[in-house]
Amino acid sequence: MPAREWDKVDTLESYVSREQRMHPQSRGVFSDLLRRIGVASKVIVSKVNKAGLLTDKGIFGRSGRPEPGRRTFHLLANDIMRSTLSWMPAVAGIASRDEEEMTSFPANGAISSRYIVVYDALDGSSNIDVNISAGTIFAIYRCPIGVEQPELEDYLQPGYKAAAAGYVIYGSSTMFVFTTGQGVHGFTLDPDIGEYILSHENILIPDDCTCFSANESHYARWDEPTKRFADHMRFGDDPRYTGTSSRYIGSLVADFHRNLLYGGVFLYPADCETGEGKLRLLFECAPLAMIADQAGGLATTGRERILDIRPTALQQRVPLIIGNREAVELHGRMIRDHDIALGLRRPSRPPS
Ligand code: AHM
Ligand code: MG
Repeated sequence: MPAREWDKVDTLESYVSREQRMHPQSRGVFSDLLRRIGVASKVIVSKVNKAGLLTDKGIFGRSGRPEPGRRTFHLLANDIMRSTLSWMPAVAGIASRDEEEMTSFPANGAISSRYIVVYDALDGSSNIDVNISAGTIFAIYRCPIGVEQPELEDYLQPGYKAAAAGYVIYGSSTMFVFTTGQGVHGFTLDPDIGEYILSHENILIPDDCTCFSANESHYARWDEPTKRFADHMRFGDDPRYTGTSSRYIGSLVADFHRNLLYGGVFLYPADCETGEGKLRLLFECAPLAMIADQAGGLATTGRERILDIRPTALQQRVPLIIGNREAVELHGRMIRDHDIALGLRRPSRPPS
């Protein structure tokens, strides 16, 4: 590898520290949190990279789990996130896609600004056995001032209130992508030195919607406007989408990441029979919605913006359509027209 001009290289550490210095009143706890998530992700990827070496007994010495072996990967990742974050005085509470209950920590007069971290420690873990990318998704919310130990309602904040959100993708390289509301930035892990290096500054979703990502085997279970939208994207003659290809990995972080960089739209609609989506609002949809929003894209359920939804339960699932803003809006119009035709919604008045 050619020697780098190190004075020009931004690591996650230096980037976050510099951002922090722009807020002189800041005590750096928030930056510490981002750095710690970066550390946790390095531990996770070091395990993920050994996936093929695992035996059915599991090489990591876990005990007492119902399914030892490779399928405990998401539990292992969950433990890593938990143990990395739990000891930090800045962390008021954590909630995970893999745990029914949140864990809150008393302030004990420690520090005034504390945060709630929510995460899906290893999204797409079922793909690990076959060498397909997985990822960690997270969001950081402020713990309301004066709250000694957060309760459920403090965790159920709408995504627009998040102080930061991001994901780490464990793919052909490992990449840490995050936003604090000041654009979306991506850092690639240099495994030789163990540092995340700024590789993608100010990511914006390309205008061209080159990828259509959905599990099309579920087509029969989608509602009519979503079917119409899928047909429009795949077979229609709309010049905006004639270059669009179907691309679906089945690993949300990987599908989202590709669409973020190449342009595209991902959808996991509601199942008509249950009326529910599959993906979790707090742990998967809202964090990625914040990234999409900051990158010039959009995320909705088809009827409302993901970032506006106040969760009613930790593990709440919602339909998700995310990515290229124009495509997401087109899907929203198709849903709206369908609702109006059925009398479920009134047409909005034209602006006077
Ligand atoms: P999980 O939270 O149980 O891992 O499920 C989430 C995953 C996402 O990564 C992916 O987008 C989706 O499930 C794939 O679902 P399907 O196999 O139905 O296409
Ligand atoms: Mg998941």
